[in-house]
Amino acid sequence: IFLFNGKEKICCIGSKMIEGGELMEKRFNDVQIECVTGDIANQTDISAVVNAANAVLKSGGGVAGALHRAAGPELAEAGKPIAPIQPGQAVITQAFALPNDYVIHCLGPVYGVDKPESSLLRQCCQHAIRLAEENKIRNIAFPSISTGAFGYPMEEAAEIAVDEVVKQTKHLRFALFSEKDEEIF
Ligand code: AR6
Repeated sequence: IFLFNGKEKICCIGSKMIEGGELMEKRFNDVQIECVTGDIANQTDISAVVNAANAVLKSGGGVAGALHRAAGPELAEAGKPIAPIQPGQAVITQAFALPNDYVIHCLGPVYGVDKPESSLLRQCCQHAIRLAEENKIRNIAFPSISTGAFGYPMEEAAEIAVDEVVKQTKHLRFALFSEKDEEIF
């Protein structure tokens, strides 16, 4: 399906099942965005996965819990010398037992607390993509940063994250936990 809204040409390429979940691909001019309803800890064809981290880079709930459980205790060990991090910041480690090469840890803003939250969320995306480029990472999967324990409304966060990554990169995946979240993205 091609939709023309004046400037943009949006192409929905369709959906298919991959190991990491149900994949939907969309193309915005020359940028390809994939959305998967699935677990960020099971993106087997991706070089770097982004962690919705805590400041001390330890395991926790949600995305951080899933990634640390799958990676093993070495992931928290690797985070010790580089923690704590600030909202908007991103740091990179190896991925250990995860099926990826790297984990890029982003500390998203706590909604209503870390201000201005929209620019801190944008910075997370920018810094993560910059680290991926610096490390010559071929592809990257993001979760929906800040929209769980940190309380960012999904619609607002999706608008910011998609807007920012479309500016920064040509090809990217979002791994989202539910079909509803995928629909919003
Ligand atoms: N794969 C993909 N998405 C997931 C997964 C998963 N395995 N698990 C949850 N989500 P959150 P935050 C979705 O809380 O808001 C942690 O405890 C979830 O539905 O992981 O940035 C850390 O230790 C939500 O939409 O991240 C921090 O203290 C989104 O991912 C704190 O939470 C983000 O939820 C970070 O909070």
